[in-house]
Amino acid sequence: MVSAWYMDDLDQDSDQRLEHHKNPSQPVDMKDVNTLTGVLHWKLNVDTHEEDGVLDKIKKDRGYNYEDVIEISPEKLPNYEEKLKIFFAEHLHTDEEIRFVVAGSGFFDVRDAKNDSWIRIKVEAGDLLILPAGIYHRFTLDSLNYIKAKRFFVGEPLNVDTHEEDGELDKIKKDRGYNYEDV
Ligand code: KMT
Ligand code: NI
Repeated sequence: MVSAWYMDDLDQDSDQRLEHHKNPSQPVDMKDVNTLTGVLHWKLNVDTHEEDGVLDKIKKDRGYNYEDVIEISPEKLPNYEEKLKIFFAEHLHTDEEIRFVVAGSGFFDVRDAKNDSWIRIKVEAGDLLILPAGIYHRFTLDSLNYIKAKRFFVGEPLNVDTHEEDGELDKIKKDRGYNYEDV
């Protein structure tokens, strides 16, 4: 079962991989998480999700036409420590962030702006989360140190390695008349 709770204060030396419940604990059900933050959650069947149509319908309804898989563990992810630091730095996006956990587990922390608090959502295999655009969030592994998740996008991302010469970005720049850039 997916579960969520208000987090205790995370000080500098505390371990982000622990659950960090308040004392006494303050659970939040996913309906309230949705009301407070806009986060959507579905529980899918990991074994049948490729053919049972539930995920296909969500993808179709929301226009997701590109996906990849991210596997995070000390062995599987290059620059693991650095990536984890990036995932756990509070940030927001101009697009939704969609993650479907196929194995392992972890925590997505989402900011409840109204109550000025973090809500920690524990995800495991079968959990599909959609974080809406514009909400502050962060991600950490739990102490099992492993998650594998599918990520969905609207439109195929550009190739970072070849974008200067493969023409995809040039076409977008030309179509839209961008004639100046910086970094
Ligand atoms: C992100 O963008 O923060 C992530 O992809 C985190 C890991 S997905 C389980
Ligand atoms: Ni993010």
